[in-house]
Amino acid sequence: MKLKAVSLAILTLLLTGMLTLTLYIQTVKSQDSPIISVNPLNSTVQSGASFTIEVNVTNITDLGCWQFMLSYNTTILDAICVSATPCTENNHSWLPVDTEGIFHPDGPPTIDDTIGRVWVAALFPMSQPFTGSGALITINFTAAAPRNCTLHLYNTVLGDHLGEPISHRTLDGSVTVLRSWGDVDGNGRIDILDVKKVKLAYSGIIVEPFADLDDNGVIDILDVKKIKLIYSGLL
Ligand SMILES: [Ca+2]
Ligand SMILES: [Ca+2]
Repeated sequence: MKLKAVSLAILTLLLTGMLTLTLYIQTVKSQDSPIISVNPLNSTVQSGASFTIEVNVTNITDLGCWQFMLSYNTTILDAICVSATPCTENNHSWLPVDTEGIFHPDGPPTIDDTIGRVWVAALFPMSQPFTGSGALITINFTAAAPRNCTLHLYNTVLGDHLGEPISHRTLDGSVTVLRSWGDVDGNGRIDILDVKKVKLAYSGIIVEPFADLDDNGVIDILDVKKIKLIYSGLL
């Protein structure tokens, strides 16, 4: 009876050990698997500002071709153009192309600012597949409105030099757009509409908390003075 109990304990220990080892190997494997990601994962910009993000690959071996689509909210961001990086400047067959076979890094079909999609693909030279980690592309955006925007990677494909798929995972990014001082209506610009809104808020005709430019809890003549100075570029 005692012997049986000891055997059972040893068996339990062995099974636990094997399970732990399997989980450890799976974790290490998952940590080392190739990743296509937005870099930086989180960024913060002022409304109206231009900024650049990268789409990176990490821990890749024998990368011969790649593609991704990236979605964004068009009311928050405007995509302006994409550019090759030192990693991909030798790439060819850039896609997608228009009906005349031309690749446009700053417009459709690469950048569709109506639906909020950036779509890029290219091939590495057959004799020069890429191994390691680096940026595939940079994307230049303008921040239009103060909100949070997810940069979602989808339809991602990584392939080796023989066109076989490379399994990978994706990491999305996000951008926080902060309201610029004086951009009362949050449209990414400081214009006469912002001046008008502060004056209306001062007169009590509209309620506009962002008209409180000096953040002192009241909308008074100092806020009116400030918006006029900001508008004129004097503040
Ligand atoms: Ca504005
Ligand atoms: Ca105030």
